[in-house]
Amino acid sequence: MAGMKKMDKARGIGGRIKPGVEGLRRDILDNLFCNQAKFPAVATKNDYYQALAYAVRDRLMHRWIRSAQTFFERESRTVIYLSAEYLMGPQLGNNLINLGLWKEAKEAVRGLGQDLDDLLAEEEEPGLGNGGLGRLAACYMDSLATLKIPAIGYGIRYEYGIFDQAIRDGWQVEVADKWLRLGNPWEVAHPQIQYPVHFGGYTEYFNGEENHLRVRWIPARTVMGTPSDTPVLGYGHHNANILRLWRAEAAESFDFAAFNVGDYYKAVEDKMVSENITKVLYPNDEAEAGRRLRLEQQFFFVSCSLQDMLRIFFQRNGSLDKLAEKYVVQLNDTHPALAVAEMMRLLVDEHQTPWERAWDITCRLFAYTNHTLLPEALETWAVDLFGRILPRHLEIIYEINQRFLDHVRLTFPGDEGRLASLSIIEEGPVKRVRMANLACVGSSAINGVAELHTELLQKTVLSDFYALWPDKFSNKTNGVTPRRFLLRSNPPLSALIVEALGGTAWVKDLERLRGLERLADDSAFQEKWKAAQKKGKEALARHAAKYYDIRLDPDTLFDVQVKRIHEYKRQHLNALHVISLYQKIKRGEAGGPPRTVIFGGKAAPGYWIAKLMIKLVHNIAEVVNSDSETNEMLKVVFLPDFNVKNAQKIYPAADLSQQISTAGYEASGTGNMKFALNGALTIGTLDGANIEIRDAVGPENFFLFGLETEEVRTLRERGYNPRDFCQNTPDLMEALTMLDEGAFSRGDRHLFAPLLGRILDHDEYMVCADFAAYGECREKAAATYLDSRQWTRMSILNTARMGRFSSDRSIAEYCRDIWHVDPVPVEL
Ligand code: 26W
Repeated sequence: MAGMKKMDKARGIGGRIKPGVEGLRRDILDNLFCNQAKFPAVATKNDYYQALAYAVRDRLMHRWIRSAQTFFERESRTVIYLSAEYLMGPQLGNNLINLGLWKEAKEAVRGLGQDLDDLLAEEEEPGLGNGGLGRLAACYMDSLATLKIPAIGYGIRYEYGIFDQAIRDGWQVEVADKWLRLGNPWEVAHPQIQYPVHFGGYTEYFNGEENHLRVRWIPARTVMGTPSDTPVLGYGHHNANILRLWRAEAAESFDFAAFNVGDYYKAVEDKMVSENITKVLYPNDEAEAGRRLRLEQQFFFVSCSLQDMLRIFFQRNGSLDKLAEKYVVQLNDTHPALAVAEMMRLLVDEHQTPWERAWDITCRLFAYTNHTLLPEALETWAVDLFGRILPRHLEIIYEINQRFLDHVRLTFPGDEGRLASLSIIEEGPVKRVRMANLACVGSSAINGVAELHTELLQKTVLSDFYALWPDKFSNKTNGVTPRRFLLRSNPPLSALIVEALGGTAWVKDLERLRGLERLADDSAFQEKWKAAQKKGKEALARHAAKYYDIRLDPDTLFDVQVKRIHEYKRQHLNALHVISLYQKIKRGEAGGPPRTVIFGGKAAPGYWIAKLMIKLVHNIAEVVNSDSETNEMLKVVFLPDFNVKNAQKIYPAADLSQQISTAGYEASGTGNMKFALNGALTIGTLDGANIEIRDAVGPENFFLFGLETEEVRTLRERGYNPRDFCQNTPDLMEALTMLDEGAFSRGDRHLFAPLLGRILDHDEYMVCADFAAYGECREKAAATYLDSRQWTRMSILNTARMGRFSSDRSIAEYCRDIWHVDPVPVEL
């Protein structure tokens, strides 16, 4: 401790960072000069952003280093989070909040003629994820640091993240996400750390010492992995964790031999091929592509991460038996499930550990979280492709499977069916490796992400594993960080809450929001609450006008559905009901307030129907918004490029949150939590975490509709014919007929035919069955909105009762039930 202070002082840390507002202003000018080589008169907003970012980075550095040193010295048990995706969002604002420097920064840049919000807008967000899974990983990293849990998040440093979404003539157009073009002040590269990652080739057996049979993998090619670290600060104290993302580089980046004979492509071929591995994020959400490069990406970051863990481990420890005491590794879905086989390869082949001992360590080390029940999202790899890229791992998986099935035979003698479904290898014309089965066999804990989801996992997709290992299973309902999704993104409401609760303790103890319950009927407080929410709507309106030239009227009800576009999320149910509503308004039948129906979300580039759903919303908007008979009462808007930055503007602005997935399909949802936390009321089905949100806020403060999971199952079993429901639902029939007649496609009856066909012929997600109930419920919500006192009361009670959906609660449960890890406070 004393040594440390001396060292700090020795390194003149104090001197480099000048204290206070004036000091920060000076440091920004220094960075502008030293880093950007700019003087104020010619400096751009981005120059000021970079200069401020580096000044803030300097101010977090000693927390970061001190934390690493403390965990190193204390040999702290460390949580390893393995995720192929991290949707971290913009870093500057969040770091200012967690460092408690917001006011100082605002003041410092104002003195330089700059506005902090303008500089914050300059940051390119690291879009290293698709949606729910990636954002959850980011929220969990924030909570791990805030709860002072030593943790490392390992992932992939994609050169190109999730595409930027542009809209041309109502169609989604994917634009490459050049997020690194202007540099990234929030990462520190460590090129000295390099790990070889092998691919292809073959294996050979040889007799090792004591005549033990050993295996050598002779790879066809090797790629090097090097890390870049991003600090993850805890809120309101000195703990900071690491997000370590791997990039691929060629073992030999330039082949002079080829160059000398004029084969310039060959000279750089290895470099190109190698770097390709971490070039781009696969933009598929819930549907696997089964592409070779995807498998290589997964193995690449898994192998680098495990090699890095072992290097750090051996710095202080000798015996591998302690490995599972030092670390616990959480598999964020099956994308990193190769880690089970790679850990066995490293232990058995590289560290000559006997198989049984290696397997014991491996199983104690890993835990697996499942995020989806969709069959098309459960990853399986063709054995031949797998064997070609990872010959040694295929052997290891066969060995694991062999031993596992022997155990199953003992437990369930003669039960071939169960054997076949539990097997890691799926038999059939094309044998496949089931990554979920590998994750379950190699993990000591398995969890779902909401109570209903975990129940369905145990009853369906993983039922045989549940029968075999019931104790491995537990539920860990998702959560969201209140730092980013309330304190940072909703200053007006946060300020009101701080005033009402007499402080900021709620930011780290969200259950304290319950203190707002007593104010739900307080008219003075209600007025302040409404005023704060109005500010959120006005801020979104300004943002939409400035960046997308879209007009939003804050005096209308903001009815919002933002999430990835997918049929099970039923954006088309929402759109069809908007058509019906439009007709009713035209006929003067619809009551309710003037409203703006807001959509947002990206479609996977290969998901044609999802893209057609985006087009449908735009075409409906074109007709409805230009209809003078109705556009006072109804506007339809698609906000482009739904990402974390835009989300932070949307959640505080919503009055009504659309969570309308077919029951049994949305594993949890996390947007639903962010909306309710910001006082939006939810219209939704009994699906995922909606159920737990409704229980928490009270059924009377939630607009519920629709078939439940069991009803969906029995209706499908009985033979579901969507046309039956159309016949008996005139509003739906009218909407479908208009669509069919080209009312929203300038008379072109073909454009939406594919969507109509899917709804009328198959309707897998029961849009027709739920339409009537949805319509009634939506109108009930609209009518309730007219009773401002009642609505505001419900809004306050929603926020007040959302405490348990903090990601701090989720992480505390993981620590207690799965990771068995304790906080390690860091002193500076
Ligand atoms: C192989 C392609 C692929 C890519 C991503 C398959 C599956 C995924 C993710 C599991 C999809 C995802 O993000 N699932 C969402 O995870 C959230 C966090 O747990 C949940 O809240 C959402 O309900 C779930 O859809």
